[in-house]
Amino acid sequence: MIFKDPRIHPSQITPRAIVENRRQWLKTIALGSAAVGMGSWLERDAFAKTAAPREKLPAKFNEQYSTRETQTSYEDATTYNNFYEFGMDKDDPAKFADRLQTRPWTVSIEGMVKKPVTLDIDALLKLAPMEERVYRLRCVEGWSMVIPWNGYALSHLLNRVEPLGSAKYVEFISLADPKQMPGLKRPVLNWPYREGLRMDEAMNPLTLLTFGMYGELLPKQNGAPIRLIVPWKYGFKSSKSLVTIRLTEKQPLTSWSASAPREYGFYSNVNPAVSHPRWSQATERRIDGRGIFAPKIKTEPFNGYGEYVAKLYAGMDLRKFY
Ligand SMILES: Nc1nc2c(c(=O)[nH]1)N[C@H]1C(S)=C(S)[C@@H](COP(=O)(O)O)O[C@H]1N2
Ligand SMILES: [Mo]
Repeated sequence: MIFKDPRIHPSQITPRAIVENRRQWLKTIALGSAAVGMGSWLERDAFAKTAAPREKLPAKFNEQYSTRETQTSYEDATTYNNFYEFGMDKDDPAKFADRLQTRPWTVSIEGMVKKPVTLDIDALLKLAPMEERVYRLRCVEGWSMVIPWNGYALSHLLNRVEPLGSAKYVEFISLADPKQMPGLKRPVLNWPYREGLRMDEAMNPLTLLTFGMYGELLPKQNGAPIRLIVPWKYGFKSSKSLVTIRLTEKQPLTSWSASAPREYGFYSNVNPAVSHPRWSQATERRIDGRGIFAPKIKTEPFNGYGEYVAKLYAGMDLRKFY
């Protein structure tokens, strides 16, 4: 998953002029050199100014599940993304995801359920009361953000289709349309992007079916029109732009564990005690605009959500089930 060191972020530099050069700066880091053409920088700048209008998504604040830590700025959360269907650079999703057609959009909920159904995005938006939850999201690459998400517990949707007793896992499949997603040309992953949760993880109240952030519909680069947020797991479990949710009897094969099984397991709970084979997971850099000299912070087990989820793994060896 790591192709370069993404751990330093442009917002961590203070002088205004440098912050405004963020995209060029990111690109410079990405290339590991200062050789960035002025032309491409101007192009990106022009793109930023023609971004689509933003739609409000009212939601009721959920105090219990929200952290009061400093939030990541909207600018950072929408320009520094992982969404490989649109490319592998952190600024590719913001540059290319405008091609994604998010309406009409349907999601099929199928597999081991009594009442399989295909629901339109407008029906999904109305299925349960919209909440706002300020969650930490910890990327396996070693950075984290604090983002106010808008959505409702996935359990509302799963209960509606009436899972069969034989349903033990939930598979999440993202859109894979080469006409809209230029990143699919590269076999970085076995497309479509596939993820999965055990049934009890999927039903846990923290698991959020997400439609918006910062009180607005999701920007395309953040996984519009519908994604998952699983705050106690590494960010790659939080799949974007979902089209299929399938209940299964067997543990589904996930894209990341299929491509690098030693590096990415099925569970992928945030765990400072279990290193990635190529780097430690003990600390993280919080992207919250504090500046480049802010110390790295300690990563917490289950990303700080242990009181709600540690019980799901009682008796399991989390070094083995990483
Ligand atoms: N379909 C899809 N979902 C995805 C990814 C992706 O490449 N494709 N990247 C994941 C990773 S690695 C992270 S860290 C988060 C990033 O979410 P954000 O860009 O909204 O912060 O999305 C996850 N969901
Ligand atoms: Mo990530």
